[in-house]
Parts: sequence; structure tokens; C-alpha cells
Amino acid sequence: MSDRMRLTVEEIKKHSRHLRGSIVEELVNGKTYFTEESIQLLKFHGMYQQDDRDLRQQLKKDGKEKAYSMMIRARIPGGVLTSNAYLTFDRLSEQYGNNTLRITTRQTFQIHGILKTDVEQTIRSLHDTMVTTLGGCGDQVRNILLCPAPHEGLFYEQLRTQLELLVDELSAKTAAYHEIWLDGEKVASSQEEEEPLYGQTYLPRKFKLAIAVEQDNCLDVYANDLGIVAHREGDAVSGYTLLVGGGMGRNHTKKDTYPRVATPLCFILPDDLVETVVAIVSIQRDYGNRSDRQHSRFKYLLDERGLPWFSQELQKILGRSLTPARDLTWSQTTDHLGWHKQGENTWFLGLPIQNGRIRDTDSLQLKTALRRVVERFSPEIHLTTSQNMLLCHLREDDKPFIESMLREHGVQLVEDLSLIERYAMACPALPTCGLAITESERVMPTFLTNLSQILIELGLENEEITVRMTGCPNGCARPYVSDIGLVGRAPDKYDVYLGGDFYGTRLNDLYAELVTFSALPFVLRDILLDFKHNRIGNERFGTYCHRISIEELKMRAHSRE
Ligand code: SRM
Ligand code: SF4
Repeated sequence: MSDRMRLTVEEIKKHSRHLRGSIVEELVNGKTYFTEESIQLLKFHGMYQQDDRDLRQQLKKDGKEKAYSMMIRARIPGGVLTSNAYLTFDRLSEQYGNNTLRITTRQTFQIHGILKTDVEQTIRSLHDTMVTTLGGCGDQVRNILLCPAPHEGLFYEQLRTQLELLVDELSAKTAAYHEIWLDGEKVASSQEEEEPLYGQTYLPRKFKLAIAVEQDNCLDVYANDLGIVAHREGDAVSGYTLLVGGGMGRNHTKKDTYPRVATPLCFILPDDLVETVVAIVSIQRDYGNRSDRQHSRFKYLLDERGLPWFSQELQKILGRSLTPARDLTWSQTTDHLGWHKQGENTWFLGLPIQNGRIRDTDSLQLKTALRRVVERFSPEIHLTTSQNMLLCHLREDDKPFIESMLREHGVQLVEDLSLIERYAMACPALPTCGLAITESERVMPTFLTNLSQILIELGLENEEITVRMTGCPNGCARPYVSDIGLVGRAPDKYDVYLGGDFYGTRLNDLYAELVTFSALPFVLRDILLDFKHNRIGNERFGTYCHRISIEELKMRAHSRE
């Protein structure tokens, strides 16, 4: 390992001349992979170096290098893209990627499997359809979430305008992206370049923002570093309640890392939003932990210094005192699936996409079906935080034809799914994710089939229960705010978390450790049976587990052994 490879991420950022480093040189060095230093910088440009983990062992045995490729993640604010951009993603994934597209839990697309030599062309093609990847990853503000429903009216227009303002203000300003991937023209002196919010070292870690609409936590607002909840008065936004310090990531071996739901901070008027958000991000920039990346998320800063300290700092910057947060109530977590009226004569169709993966298989030509529908009807596409897709601005008269086109290709509509499938999510994990300990996306369908059978047997198939699986504790499918969270812990073994709520406002608790994949449905069966007999009225599953308590559930499990 060379000395350069031992640089910390902070040093790499600092010496990178605003995210340039040696990416340009490495693009043409004939190697199939980037150096560690460039890998860190490339994240800011929206990509991760990965290798096919299915092939790792064999390649190693054969004395060959890993099967490297890049995963490219776009930044699509609020998940909205044109049909033209969609078709470009579709084409690029076939031309350069592994011929799948992946809708993420943060309303964007990832293309996996792009060779180093094809990255430039991929980014250029996306840019031609007004899509950027700058800010898809890296220590900066990530893709900002907004309720994806294409509702009309002043209230939603105002939210979309606020989103645009936030994106403008919080995006990196470095010309490195254009320089490296697009026009190749160098900024006269990149040292002098302005990066007003981020400076030379950007943020200590990723920072996540979401704008939710009061009552409907359709995007898991509490899992974000900064949750912005819009309040409505008549048909206008009357202000926002800000929630701070959400985050899911934890590490099995480090007990002082933990998931956290965001806590209410204050209420602000619409005109104060951008200024307040920038001030909050700048506090994390200046005080966040830059020496230990395991403790560098905003949640740790808040817990270490306390909310009163944070409020004071914020008030100092803003030069005014904060108004207390409004009480929040949540009555739904809409997934926007199915047909919904959008305007006078227009509709949108929420399509379930299992684990967000768009591809063709022998029995299901999802990718082809979507391409054909998009080519023919040019819908605007809205991606949801539950890895699904909305086809918007469709004409009433076209509804039957669109449905039949989808069905001809084997595509399931929401009414074809069981409720347990409808509300399930899994992260990609193997074979692409370098951090995966267990399978997730690839085994979720089998797990859901087995669990569905149990639910039917117990007469619980009409219950709305969220199940989320991840291949490691980082929490990319937000398993710690679901009714049932399954978190990869060791090869083929998962920890089981129970007792979150359907509205995503509460963390669940660790119920069982190191359960093998095949045993998972049976571990859950006992509790579901218990729930069936002892729930109060229409009590939901997660609420039941929370009320009974994890300790009591564990004791009952022991007495059954
Ligand atoms: Fe994530 C890292 C995939 C949403 C917490 N996440 C990764 C990487 C890039 C692995 C890596 O660093 O090498 C994964 C790439 C896998 C692959 O092959 O595609 C990955 N994360 C994903 C996606 C694709 C999962 C999905 O099922 O859609 C999501 C992409 C979101 C996006 O478009 O930006 C994704 N990741 C999340 C979320 C959920 C959210 O933001 O609402 C979380 C939990 C919230 C949070 O940030 O706390 C999340 N990902 C992490 C973490 C843990 C961060 C921490 O604070 O400890 C890592 C690891 C890290 O950053 O060190 C990580
Ligand atoms: Fe990879 Fe872990 Fe995220 Fe799953 S939760 S995508 S295994 S980092």
C-alpha cells in the first residue's frame, strides 16, 4: 500500500482541489480500477467502485484481479424525471451496465456494472437529458426527498419551488464535474474556485434532507439528518416543522453507534426555510466529527453536544430566536400505488417495483414493458422512497391500454400483490455492495413467499405490516423504523428487530440475534400467533410488539422452547 493510500478521507478532500484529485489521469491509465484516493472523490461525483462479489473467490483462486465496475447513482431531486431521461437510463443500463436499473430508497436511479472506460460516456449521456450525478453520494447534502405524488395546486407548487431553491443552495459548486466528465475545460485556477457552503473539505459525512407533508409520512422523514415537515393552511404552505438528527447507520461491533429518529427542533415560516437549512448544514460542517467517520453523522453531534447547544448555535447564526416545533400527527404513510386522479382529465399510476429493480427475466419483462409504455405515452416519472415508480400525466382514455400493455409483459399491479409484499423493501446487498454481510434483495422474494403462507394460515393476510431487510447494519432500506427489521449479521444469519410503527416514527428493538435465513419465518410465526390472540382491537403488529415489550416477547419465546 502506498503512502498516498493511507491518507484519511479528510486529507483526500483537502488536497483534491475541489474534488479533482487525479481522476482525469486515472481515467486513461489503462487499469480497470481507481486508486483509493480517487474512489473517495468519485463518490462526490456520484459513483462507487464495486466488484462482482459472486466472482471474487474464483477470481482469487485463479490469480486474477477482481471483476471491477462502477455503480453510478444519479441525483434526482424529489425523484422527478422526464420520460426522455428515463429512456436514457434504460438505454445506458443496457449499453454500459448490467441491464438493470435500481430505484433507490432515496428517489433516484442507480446503474450497476459500468466499466471504468464507459463512465465518462454514461455521465455525458445523462447530462444531455439534464440529469446530474454530482451529489449522488459523498460528504455533502444528498438527493433531497419530496413526497412524489404529482398533486396539483398551490401547496404542492410551493413545495416544489422550495425544493428547487434548496437544491440550488446546497449543491456543490465545483467546476470539477464539468471539467472531468463533460467539456474538459479547466477552470483558470481551481484553488481559487468558490465552494461557498462546503469549502475545501465539504461536510464531515453525508447529510440527508427530506420534505414531508404533515399527516403523511410517505418518505420516512424521521430517518433523515434534517426532516422538513410542511404545514398547510388553506391551499398554501403555512410553515415547516424541522426535525433534526435522524439516521439509521450502525455497526455491529461498535456499541456506540446507533440508529436515531429525528427530534423536533422548531417551526419556521416558509421564507426562512433556505436560510435556516443552510445554517443547520453549516453547523454540522463546522462542528461535526472529522476524526472518526463512525461518529461523524449529524446525529452524534446533536447527542454529544445536546439539543439546547445546537439551538443556541442556530439562533446565533440566524440572529433570531426559534419558535417551538408544532405537534405532529401522522395518519398515513401513503405509497401512492395504483391509479389516482391527478388533474381534470389526467391520472397517475403507481407501479410496484419489487425492491426497486427494473429488469427483464423469463417470466417478467418489466424493463421492456416500461420502455414501451414510456416511449408511447411519455409520462413524467416520479420515483418513490419505497423503491416504486409513478407514471404521471396519463390520459383517462389510455388507462386500459397501459394496463394491458403492462400485463402482457407479466407486470404486476398493486392489486396483484399481497400486503406483505406491497410494504416490503430490501437493499441491494450481494453481489454489488462491498459492505454486504448477507443476501438481501435476492432472497427477499423467497422470504416474503414463506411469510405470506404463514400469514394466510393465521388469517393475518390483511394486516398492513412493513418488513425491511438489509445485508448489513448500515440500514439502507431503513429497517430500524419498520414493523419487522431483518438485518444481516453474519453469513446467512440475521438479527430480527420488532416494534417499530407503520408510520415510521419510532425505532424498533432487537428481538432475536443470528437467526438463519431459513428459520426467519418460523421465528416470526410464533409472535404473529401471539399477536393474533392478544392484540387489542385493530392494533397493528408493530404497535402490539412495542406495547407488549421486547423483553416480554423474548420471555414468551423462551417458555415455548
Ligand atoms: Fe446506503 C452505503 C446503497 C440508502 C445508510 N449504501 C451504501 C453503499 C454505497 C455501500 C458502500 O458504501 O460501498 C450501498 C451501495 C449498494 C449497491 O450495490 O447499490 C448503499 N443506500 C443504498 C441504496 C441504493 C439502498 C436501496 O435499497 O435503495 C440507497 C441509495 C440512496 C440514494 O439514492 O442516495 C441507500 N443508505 C441509505 C439509507 C436510507 C435513506 O437514506 O433514507 C441509509 C440510512 C439512513 C442514513 O443515512 O443513516 C443508508 N448506506 C448507509 C450507510 C451508513 C451510514 C452511517 O451513518 O453509518 C452506508 C455506509 C457508509 O456510509 O459508510 C451506506
Ligand atoms: Fe450494502 Fe449494507 Fe446498504 Fe445493504 S444496508 S446496501 S448491505 S451497505
